[in-house]
Amino acid sequence: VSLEQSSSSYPFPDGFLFGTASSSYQFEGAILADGKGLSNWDTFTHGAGHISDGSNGDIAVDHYHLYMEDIALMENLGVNSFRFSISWARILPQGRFGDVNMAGVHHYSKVIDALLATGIQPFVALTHYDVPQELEERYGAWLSTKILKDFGYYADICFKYFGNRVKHWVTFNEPNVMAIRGYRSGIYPPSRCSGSFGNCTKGNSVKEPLVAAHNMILSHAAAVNIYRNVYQKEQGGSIGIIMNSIWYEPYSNTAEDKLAAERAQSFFLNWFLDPILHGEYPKEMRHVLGSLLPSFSKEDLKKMRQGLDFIGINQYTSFYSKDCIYSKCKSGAPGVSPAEGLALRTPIRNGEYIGEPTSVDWIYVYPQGMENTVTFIKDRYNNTPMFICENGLGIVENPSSSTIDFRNDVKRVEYMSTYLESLANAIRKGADVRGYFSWSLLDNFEWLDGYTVRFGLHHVDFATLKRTPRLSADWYKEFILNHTKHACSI
Ligand code: PNW
Repeated sequence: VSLEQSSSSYPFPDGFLFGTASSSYQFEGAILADGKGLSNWDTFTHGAGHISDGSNGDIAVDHYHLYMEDIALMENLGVNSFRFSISWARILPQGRFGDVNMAGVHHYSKVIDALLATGIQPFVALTHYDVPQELEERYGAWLSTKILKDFGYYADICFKYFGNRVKHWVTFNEPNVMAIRGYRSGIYPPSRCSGSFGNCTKGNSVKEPLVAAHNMILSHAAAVNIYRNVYQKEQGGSIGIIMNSIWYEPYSNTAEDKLAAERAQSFFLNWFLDPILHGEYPKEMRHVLGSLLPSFSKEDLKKMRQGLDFIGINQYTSFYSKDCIYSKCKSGAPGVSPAEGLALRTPIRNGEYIGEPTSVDWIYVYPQGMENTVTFIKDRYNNTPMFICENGLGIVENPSSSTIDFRNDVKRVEYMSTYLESLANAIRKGADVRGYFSWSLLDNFEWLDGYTVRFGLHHVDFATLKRTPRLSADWYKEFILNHTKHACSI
């Protein structure tokens, strides 16, 4: 008798990675430990007024020192992978203008060894929003083509020291969010924007996000080329990029609103994936932006042909998209951002939300958005292997209410189970999805929201840094057990 269950109860293929995700700035703390240089986020959070609770990531959840404890939590969860990012400024405090900080190299080496000793695969991003401040000051980081050389140099060092043990590499986490928030609305460093787009002293909200994104795409290609030419054959790993994804439903059944939803997707997701996988920007962007869009040289295109091995997807939320080109509606000027300027993005239609609103203003619970996003990417990019690199629910807990049981995160369990079911449907219909990472292992520094929005499967008491599993941790553990085939002989 085979104890193997029917494929419908195990939609997740063999070797599927179940993990949790993190990032260097949000988790590590240890701002100046062991020779680390300052990053753009260190500088930004220490500037006045950016973070809602006035906090910063100087200590964060001190994962830099407590990583063994955190790996023990992962072991208990039963995950087989951990997604984290390397802090560029720990490895190269001054970019390529200074020495390699071997203490930083040694730190990540220890983390990787400890993970592997516990049977947990490291899934590693080279950047998760943070760059050495030195590069920002020397030449404006992503606004300059000089960053290509720096990024390649940094990637090379990481492949060289860690690539014998890291089999999944990510060049960028959410470059689309970096470009929009850093250079259009200016709400993230380097705080650049112009006109009515935001409150900045420098920048150009129409042109700069396009230039920054262009340099990120070329930097991705530079790192992929180094990996392919020097390391991949020997090390046998894979390399990809992680995009933030928002699913857009058309506001109505009209052809105009359907086009608006497609445009919104092109201006957010396909913006990066089309050049990397198809060698050109999406046609909607070319039509609307014309000569504002930077172009790729022959030489660039040759490098870009190396593409990627997998697409990482961060999927949390969905919106409606309403046309603003053919119909009258209020929108901003042309440029990039999910929908602004071309389409109106709204969570409400005829008085009803697309999905249940949550305590986080941008998350609406719309599980169908997961299947739709994965299927969209499968169809557009020839079923390139995909990983869900983030999915999870933030919860704002009222600190003054002592009656709240912080462990009782039923909403998060509901959110995760419905999104995972939707993901399972996409896989059953043929999508090549190879992993799922819950955001996040722990409560952590949630960017502009500081420590007020909590995404952890484990609660963190920020005064003592004590970690406590929530209901969702127990639930995820059970889920992984029930959806993984275990060798079993009778
Ligand atoms: C991600 N959206 O950002 C980041 O990768 C994480 O560092 C972050 O902590 C997590 O999500 C939770 O916020 C997002 O517009 C940026 O839908 C933008 C969106 C979603 C997530």
